[in-house]
Amino acid sequence: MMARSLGGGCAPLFRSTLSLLALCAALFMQSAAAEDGYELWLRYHPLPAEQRALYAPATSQLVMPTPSPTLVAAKDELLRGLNGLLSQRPASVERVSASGLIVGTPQSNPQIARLDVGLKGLAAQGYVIRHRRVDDQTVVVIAANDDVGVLYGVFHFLRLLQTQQPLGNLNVTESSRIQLRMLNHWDNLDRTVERGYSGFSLWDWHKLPDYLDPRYTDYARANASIGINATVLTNVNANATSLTAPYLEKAAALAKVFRPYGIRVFLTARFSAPVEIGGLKTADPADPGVQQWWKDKAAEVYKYIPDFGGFLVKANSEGQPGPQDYGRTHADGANMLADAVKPFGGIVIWRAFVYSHEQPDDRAKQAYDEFVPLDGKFRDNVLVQVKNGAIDFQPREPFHPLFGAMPKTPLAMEFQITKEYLGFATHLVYLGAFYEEVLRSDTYRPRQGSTVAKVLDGSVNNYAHTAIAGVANIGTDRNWSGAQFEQANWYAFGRLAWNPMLSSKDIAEEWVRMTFSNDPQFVKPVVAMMMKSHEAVVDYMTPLGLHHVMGRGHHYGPGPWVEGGPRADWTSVYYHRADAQGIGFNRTKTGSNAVAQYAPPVAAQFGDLKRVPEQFLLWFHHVPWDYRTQSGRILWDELVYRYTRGVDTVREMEGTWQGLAPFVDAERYQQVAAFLKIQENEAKWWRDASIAYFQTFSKRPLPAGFAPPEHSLDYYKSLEFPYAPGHH
Ligand code: BDP
Repeated sequence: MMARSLGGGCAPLFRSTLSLLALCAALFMQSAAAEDGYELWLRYHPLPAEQRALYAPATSQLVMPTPSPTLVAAKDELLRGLNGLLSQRPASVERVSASGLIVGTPQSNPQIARLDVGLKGLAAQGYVIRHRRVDDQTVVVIAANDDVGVLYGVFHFLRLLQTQQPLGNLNVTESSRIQLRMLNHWDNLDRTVERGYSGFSLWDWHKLPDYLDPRYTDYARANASIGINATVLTNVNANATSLTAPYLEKAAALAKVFRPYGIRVFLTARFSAPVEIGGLKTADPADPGVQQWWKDKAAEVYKYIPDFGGFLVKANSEGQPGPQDYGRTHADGANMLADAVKPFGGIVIWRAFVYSHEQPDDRAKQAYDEFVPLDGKFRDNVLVQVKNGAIDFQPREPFHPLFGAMPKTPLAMEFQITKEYLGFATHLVYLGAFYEEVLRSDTYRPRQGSTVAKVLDGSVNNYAHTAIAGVANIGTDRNWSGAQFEQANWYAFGRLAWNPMLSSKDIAEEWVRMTFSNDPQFVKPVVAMMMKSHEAVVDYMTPLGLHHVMGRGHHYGPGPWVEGGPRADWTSVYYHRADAQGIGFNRTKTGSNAVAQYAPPVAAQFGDLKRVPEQFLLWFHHVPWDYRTQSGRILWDELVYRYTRGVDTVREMEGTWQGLAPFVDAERYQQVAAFLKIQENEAKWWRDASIAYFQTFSKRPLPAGFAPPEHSLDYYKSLEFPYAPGHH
């Protein structure tokens, strides 16, 4: 991604001394060899010679006029990629006289206007890559109806080279059914990042708008390369200051950098902003003065950012202000904002992650209970954004029962890429596998086959708007995401947002090839390691459907003993309900009946102790300690078995990685190895602490052959982490 400039910088200093020059050269070589992960998957290092020879003819000439900033960006990327991968710069020509590339839209490139490459009916930002005969030459055409599509096509073409795919007879047609593929940054104006484990916020608000960090461009390139086309710059726990003129000017500067890359900027709106920065006495959405304030504010925002996407709102949740403070509904609040941005083509994304001060009998039920009655009451430019599960980004959750239950309201998905509940950045957990599991879940609404993915892409209910959002894991760390393998989660999120039907395993393979190596001896074991990593974390943290048993507040490490405090549903004991008889949350008819929020066939399955998938056993059922699980082991033994299996899997992962040193540069190799060690230690900590705690209820011995916890329960309970990252 970046030119290494150390060598050049040395020369003037030591011009005269030969030995120092030699030292300089040595430093340069070292820096060229060391990799810190900054380049992400856009690591255009030279391909092996035989591969270069295969690709060289196809890229010898280039017909690509660049009448727009997006096309300039696309051409820059193409040249950068070819230069790096093939050490070749194609000759820019008006007509090909040898084989080469023809790139653009029918408007930008007259040759494409003359070719029939199948652009009719292609959705916005879609593209094709095809072989054609032009001027007696075989060329590769990368074409789209719009400039962003061309940029995406270029990234796709480069990916083919990066992953060493055969180029014979290319016939790619790609478009996304998900209109908004967006990152949600939980970034505060002081640059701390809520639930961020990769340094500080990339947005250097203090120096904006005058100084534009080059990283903003690299951020945009990385996102465009996977089809992400929207970014919410600010935290959902919003600060009204971000809507004041100086901050709008700063946001506009970022929007300007992102625009050529097809990325639209959104901001979070604090519901009480009219009071806090507008001097009004109320933020009641029924108040005409408040409505006018938001209309004026929207007009102001669009003056700064003409293609502003709209507002993302967290309201009446975890103490955030909202319409319910004034006796109004979520729809009243959302519609007021929707009316304000409507004249400018903006949208409002209203989050369904709500839970009020009055505690329901089961927090899992609240979003459904509050939102289903509002179906059909939202303006046509409102989307409701729903977390993947009903509790909160747990290592594993069943899909949220709202998916499929609001046929008249476009629902957006909210995944969490940052690993708040999954061991932070140092645990290697490939989330692609989990996203895929959720997207493929069948809601049975209105009928079998209505998967979450099909609800989201609008095909089930014909939604006018479609969106998938991910809470970003990006910060100022050189490697962007806090760990090399965290980049895979950003990557997989983007690829699945583009096409929710993709296989997470294929995505992992693509990413490994681009990020590390195409060598099958490396790719195969690493992909296998990634694919089992999610199951591993579930095993050592929350096996069999346990959830929300992390340390209080920061969510770091085990805390199944957490109890007391302001709200029952902020404790662990509320969720696991362990007692002398058994463990688990009874969400069936005899309990909270949350299960009834699912379509009848799903409810029947989840609600039946015999049929519930074992991965959700304790999510839906309170189960006796001696209940016989599918393995034949009783529940207690099965829990111990799974906790232990989780730790063992991490050890296997370490073993796999140890054998791979020859394929990776030392710097990245060592960081991954060190983090796996941390993960192993913490997995063991999770296992031991959980077993020590739950044993006080089960009062059963560990099954034969399983090691007892290393320390006493009191020891685990005594651990405190007041400065754990991400918690503010
Ligand atoms: C929880 C986080 C909290 C977020 C909240 C949300 O702990 O920091 O503000 O979700 O999504 O997972 O609003």
